[in-house]
Amino acid sequence: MRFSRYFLPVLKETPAEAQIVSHRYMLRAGMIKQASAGIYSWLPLGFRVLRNIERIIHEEQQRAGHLPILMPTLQSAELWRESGRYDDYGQEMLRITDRHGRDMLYTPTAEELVTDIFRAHVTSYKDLPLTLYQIQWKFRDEIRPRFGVMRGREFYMKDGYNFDIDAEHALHAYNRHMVSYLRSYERMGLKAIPMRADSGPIGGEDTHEFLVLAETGESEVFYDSAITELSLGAREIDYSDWDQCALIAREWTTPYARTDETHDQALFEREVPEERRRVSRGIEVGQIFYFGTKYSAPMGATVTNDRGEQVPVHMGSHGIGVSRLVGAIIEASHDERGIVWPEGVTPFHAGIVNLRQGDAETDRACEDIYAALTEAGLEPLYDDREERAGAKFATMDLIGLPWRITVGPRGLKNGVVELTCRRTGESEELSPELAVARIREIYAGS
Ligand code: 5CA
Repeated sequence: MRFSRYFLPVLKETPAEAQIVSHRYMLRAGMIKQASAGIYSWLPLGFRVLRNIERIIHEEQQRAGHLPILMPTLQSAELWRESGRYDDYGQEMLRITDRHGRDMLYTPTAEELVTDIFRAHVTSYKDLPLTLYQIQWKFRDEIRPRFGVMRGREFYMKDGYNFDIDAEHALHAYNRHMVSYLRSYERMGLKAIPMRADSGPIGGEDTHEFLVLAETGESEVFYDSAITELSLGAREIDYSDWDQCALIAREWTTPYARTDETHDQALFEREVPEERRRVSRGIEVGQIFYFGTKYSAPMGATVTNDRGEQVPVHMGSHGIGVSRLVGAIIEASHDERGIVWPEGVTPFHAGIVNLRQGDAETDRACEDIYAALTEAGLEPLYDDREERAGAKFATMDLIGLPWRITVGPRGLKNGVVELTCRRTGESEELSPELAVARIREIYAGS
């Protein structure tokens, strides 16, 4: 992408309404624009990041054997009356009446709708296990939408639903989701810690929230520092292997880690040596639930088991805050100059800064680098504007591309360009070909 053709409405001033750094940088970098309270339009740069997060989630969900579907945002109230949640959900649910006077609602989550799909089509245990998921907009009429996309009213969520024959199978689905979530967050460059949580309006006994540590997080968290050392890394995962999934889930849920909702101070002190006790804040970027037959029993989602009996299926639901993640990643990865995107989600793989726009040799060198990166399947952002070098650097730093290639007449005389790492600020002079090769290497396999 050429900067001169792009739509990147960068703001010089820090918007007064933004209280936290991710919201400030998202507005300043022209990623989003507020449409109304807690509701945002995604501009090209922000939309790219949102799409990258979505892609990682799709890949990891499908790797775990989960099937993507798409359900509507507007639902009839009927199903919610069947489960008993229409009256329970309260004012967070946006209720709408259509022209025929029928009660509708904008989906805050979709347990009822997916259960209705299931009961219409699945009748036998032989069709299980089944996990359906979607990535779709949700609406919760939060009383205090704030922090930009972090606590929106309209927000983008991955919601998945498993259907299993019994509690044991559903436990494997729970573990499988935990592992696939850990992998997804790692690919986004995040450390997200599963913490024992409270189930709220979704219901159920077993539930974990995934929290990214950040000072601006809305939850207070208490954990054993040992958990922050864990990583899946390049481990091969076989999602059909119950033991492997259970072992990984155990590895991540054994060290003490709880939010303020479930924290037990006495247990914390008993289990965790003092030097490893940490109290800080976290952003909830996902939650998994097992709730057994809470929806399937009242809604009649039953199958015949291997003894020919009709039994309600065991279910769980599993959510990831896709739009919230854009803010959470920024909270976890920025400095005083701007965002520092992890390579897994960056909107462009590298920036190219032309220090002397209009100088034939410099322009040609930039074009060559641009073409070489593009040919390698990468997406560079080429700052081809007639702007001062300082302004170009400031914009690149603000929008946070992990790598920058700086091209100027002085370097080219010696056959070199400069390759700069956004995170460390370290620069290296090397030939244009080597700079391209280096960037290709960094993104190889992603
Ligand atoms: N039905 C379940 C799982 S599919 C469910 O709705 N879970 S949830 O309530 O925990 O939401 C899933 C994730 O959506 C949360 O972990 C959070 O990351 C994100 N989320 C929830 N509310 C908001 C909001 N108001 N703004 C942005 N993201 C939100």
